[in-house]
Amino acid sequence: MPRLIVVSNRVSAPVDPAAGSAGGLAMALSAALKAYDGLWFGWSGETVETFTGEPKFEDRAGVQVALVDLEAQDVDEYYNGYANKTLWPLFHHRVDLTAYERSYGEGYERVNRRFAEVLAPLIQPDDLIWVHDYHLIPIARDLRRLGINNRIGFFLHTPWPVRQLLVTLPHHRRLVESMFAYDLIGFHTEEWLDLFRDYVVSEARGEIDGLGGLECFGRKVQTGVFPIGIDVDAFTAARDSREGVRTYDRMAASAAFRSMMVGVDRLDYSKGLEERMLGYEQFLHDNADMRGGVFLVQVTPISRDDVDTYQDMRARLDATAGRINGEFADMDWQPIRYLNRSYRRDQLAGIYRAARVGLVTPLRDGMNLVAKEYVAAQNPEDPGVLILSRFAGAAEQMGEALLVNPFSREELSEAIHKALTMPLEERIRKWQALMQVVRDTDVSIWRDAYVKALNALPVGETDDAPFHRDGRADAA
Ligand code: GDG
Repeated sequence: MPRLIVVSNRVSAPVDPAAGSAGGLAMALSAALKAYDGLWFGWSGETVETFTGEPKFEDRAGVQVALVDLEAQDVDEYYNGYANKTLWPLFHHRVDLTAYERSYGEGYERVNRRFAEVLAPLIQPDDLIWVHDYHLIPIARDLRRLGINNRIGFFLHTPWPVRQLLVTLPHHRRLVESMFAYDLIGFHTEEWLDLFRDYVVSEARGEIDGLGGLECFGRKVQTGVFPIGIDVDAFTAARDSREGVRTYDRMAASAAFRSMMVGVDRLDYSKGLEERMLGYEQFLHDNADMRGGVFLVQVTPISRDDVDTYQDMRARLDATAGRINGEFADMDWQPIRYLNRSYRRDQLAGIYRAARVGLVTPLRDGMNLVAKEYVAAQNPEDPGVLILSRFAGAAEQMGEALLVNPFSREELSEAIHKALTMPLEERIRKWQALMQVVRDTDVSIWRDAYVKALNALPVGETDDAPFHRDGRADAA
């Protein structure tokens, strides 16, 4: 069995897995790294005056990790800049929020090169290398330039943008060309893969082989769809734990004679939080008789607070929640409990279970794991209803949810009404179908399918290969 090297911007292998605070992805990758005797490589989250290129090795509960410190300028340009202010908004179709600063692009290239230079000497000939997410797209090209011939795979956790928006990025072609240094590129959905193919064929004049292969820039790459999910057993165990049950009891008591709805999202403009609150406001306007009988618990931990756009959005959301509460609240009822803090996973599971409706309404989302967590937390005999944005990757599999267009307040209002009045048999039927999807896309199935697909590809340069391993293009 080859060794597995996972490469991601941040290394989330938990120091104490028994604490149960790590997410399913962190646990699934950690388990694979233990099984494959692997290594998790990424940024330490620390800054230093001068980049040393010396990785720090740690053992995190049996998982070997290698961490690199970055300079403050690297963090500004690569992480806060190109990753969070350029690629993240662009990939979520927010060109209005996208920063097209040249220095960010330069910092991104520099940090990817730096990571590659530190990682290359740690790679052994048979290692499988699995790179995660938009922060590190060009790293495979940089590794190839350093002579690394191993199989390298990439998985994108976000959506891929439409070609017409991607071309607003200076050097979009260079970015996509660098992806052809991978052996396997994975997406959550057919839709994201189709959009990637569309760029390759229509903009870069590449070709599709019909078997998931793409040929362009003198290189061939295999592509595939690997829908991520949650660790179902760990999540249901958290739900049934002491703290999970205690939280459920607490929430159920506070929801006596009322129906609770829940939203759980990092504070991010892609999650459609403001639109969700406005849709709920519309519902309160449209259904005066149901006011007082429903409330929304919105759990929204602060994220990326170093970026201005996030601070602006936070202020707008505070104002919107305050306005709706001010307009509709009564002496014994408040329509929104807006919680800018995080909860433990077992507590979240208890909160989900107590909610009659799960509101998952991002404007654009790679997959969205909250949709799957909400379903997994439900009581099979009296399950709640999932309202899901058609623009979340999860909608491609979870068609039994109430699918909505989150940009339309009226549609959201109608869906909330439908969810709150749905008969038990229909709720059970929908939940059973959705729970099957949640099981079928368990995070371990996702991980094993990806690693198996990567491992099955031929390795190294062959004489007749119509491409160069160093990422040079023939005809670009
Ligand atoms: C990216 C893609 C894709 C949230 N609040 C708390 C908390 N959370 C957890 C949730 C869930 C996770 O964070 C969020 O996952 P999502 O999938 O919704 O979204 P992103 O963070 O944007 O992740 C996304 C994902 O990558 C995986 O590929 O699905 O599309 O954008 O697990 O439960 N966890 C705890 N306390 C909180 O308050 N413990």
